[in-house]
Amino acid sequence: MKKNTKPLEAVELIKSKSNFLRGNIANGLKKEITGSLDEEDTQLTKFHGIYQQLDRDSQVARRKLMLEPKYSFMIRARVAGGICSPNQWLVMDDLANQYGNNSIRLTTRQAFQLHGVLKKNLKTAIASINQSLLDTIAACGDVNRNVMCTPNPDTSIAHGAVVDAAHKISQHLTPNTTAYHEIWLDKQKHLSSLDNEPIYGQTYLPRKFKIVLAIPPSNDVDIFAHDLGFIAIIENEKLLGFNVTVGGGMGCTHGDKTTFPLLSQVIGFCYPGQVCDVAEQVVKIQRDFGERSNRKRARFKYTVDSKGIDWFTNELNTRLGCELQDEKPYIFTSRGDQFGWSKNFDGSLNLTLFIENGRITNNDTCQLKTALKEIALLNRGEFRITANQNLILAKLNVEDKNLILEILTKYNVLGNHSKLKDNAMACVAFPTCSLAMAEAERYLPLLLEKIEQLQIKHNIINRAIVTRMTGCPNGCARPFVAEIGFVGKGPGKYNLYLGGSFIGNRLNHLYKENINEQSILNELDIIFKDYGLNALDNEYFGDFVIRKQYVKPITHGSQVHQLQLEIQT
Ligand code: SRM
Ligand code: SF4
Repeated sequence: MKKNTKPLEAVELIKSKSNFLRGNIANGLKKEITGSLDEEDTQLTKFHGIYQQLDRDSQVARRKLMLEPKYSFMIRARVAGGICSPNQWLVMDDLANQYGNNSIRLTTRQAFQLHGVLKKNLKTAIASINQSLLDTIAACGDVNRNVMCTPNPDTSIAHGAVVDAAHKISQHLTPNTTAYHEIWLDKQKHLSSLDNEPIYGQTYLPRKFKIVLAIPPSNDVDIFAHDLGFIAIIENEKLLGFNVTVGGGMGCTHGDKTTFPLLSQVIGFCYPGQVCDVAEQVVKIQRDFGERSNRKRARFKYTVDSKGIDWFTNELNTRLGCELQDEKPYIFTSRGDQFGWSKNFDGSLNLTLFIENGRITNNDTCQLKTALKEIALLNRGEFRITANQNLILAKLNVEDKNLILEILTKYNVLGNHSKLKDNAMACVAFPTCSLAMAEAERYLPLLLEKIEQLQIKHNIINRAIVTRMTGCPNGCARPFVAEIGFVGKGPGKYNLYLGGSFIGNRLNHLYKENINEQSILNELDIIFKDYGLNALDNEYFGDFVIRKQYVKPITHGSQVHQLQLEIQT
């Protein structure tokens, strides 16, 4: 292998001298003089599922008062496939009240986030999460993150086998270090035990890594937006295996043309018994060939893109010691969640609830958090977080239906919402995300109400349009595979991207740059008018804007940020 002579990124050095992710975290937690941790340790805590943050709403005022920023921590708990028990839900609910900001955030990767946890409460909170048999290790950091999987148990009898594969992969790729147990759970390091990371090595991966499993015809997990994916191939209700996808990802930087979103590509088919080996070998290829001198180009998608898909497939086959089979036919028809009641093959019921941007909280009109706690206390079925930030109360007994409905009605949870809202997502952004350039979660609902008015005006209110907003181009709500994507540029300003497909297999691209709300509404008014008058039967909005050449289809992710007129076709 050719030796890399470029200087390593600072984070690489922090990892290499961290003694398998220990750093100085344990001591930093004891320092009462500050609410923060040492800078280097804040890189390492990510591997433990913890992000140091500050309240950006109060940042300027506190600076004027010469106070240190209002530091707190975000804790992310992994939930492979998004499935947790009522008891685990209760633990998260309780921690949010005791140590967090009274809300739980369901993430776009089917995990939990708690915001606002003070340093002094971190250990207790992490210990409680572990006692409930969830954990936070590898929820963030340069390792494999929460493994996603289509959560709907009614998709297929074989659904359980796919979830099982998700759990196995998650377990298989969990870091080996005992640092987590020592720091957060006060476990003594056994003197004879030597740390080693047989899969990751001492410096882990060059960057975060994301795996996802989809069960067609639903592409609810956005399979093409992730590093590694497995598309379940099910015949006669039996799981035959998976088509393997590699090289997708969303994150990029405004103005940096070397960064861009990419869709993953199918490279072949593997049997259920091979998934852990395939995942391990793919991760090891990224460990060995991923960029470690420039974090902006360190994601696996760039490794695949620059080395080429044929090179990658050959390397994988060599490491597997066998060739992947030819890909099998599959078809995706949807991406959103099916709200309301559905029935499973064993007769049990599911109720899919709309959760605005994944935020579980109480407000004056709706006591969602209280309602879900009351339901969890009944200890029935499972709670399943969807990749669209919604929640499924799954595997309920038929006789519990009325009781659940009573609780949801009592707390005013069952409201009407438009198809636009059903298919929308926003990332967290302000006030906690340090990278946010514009609002997302707090603003998208307001903007959507105005967009709905345009839909009513042009008689397209019943058309579902996948709309996503993020506060910056990192793409946490996967905006580059939306039919309408809003990406924050500055306070109140967004780039408008158009032309993704309804099922998530086409990237959108830049239509207007750095525009405010009024311009957004003006632009959509014009296009919606045309769509209302000239759309073909069942033509999706993303397809329409391409057919009518508002945007042209692109051939590579590097064109996503080029304005329409610059694209050479
Ligand atoms: Fe993300 C960083 C929130 C899913 C791409 N993401 C962050 C941080 C931790 C900001 C930071 O580094 O300081 C955000 C914390 C905000 C907060 O206050 O909570 C953050 N990301 C989220 C969540 C909570 C968004 C949400 O609204 O649900 C999602 C948590 C997922 C989870 O449970 O693990 C979340 N992030 C994603 C996704 C979507 C996905 O994984 O399906 C993406 C795009 C897919 C991808 O990775 O390509 C994503 N997040 C990023 C990036 C860009 C990475 C890159 O390739 O350049 C960053 C910035 C970074 O890593 O440097 C980032
Ligand atoms: Fe923060 Fe940007 Fe991710 Fe939104 S997309 S949560 S603003 S990093």
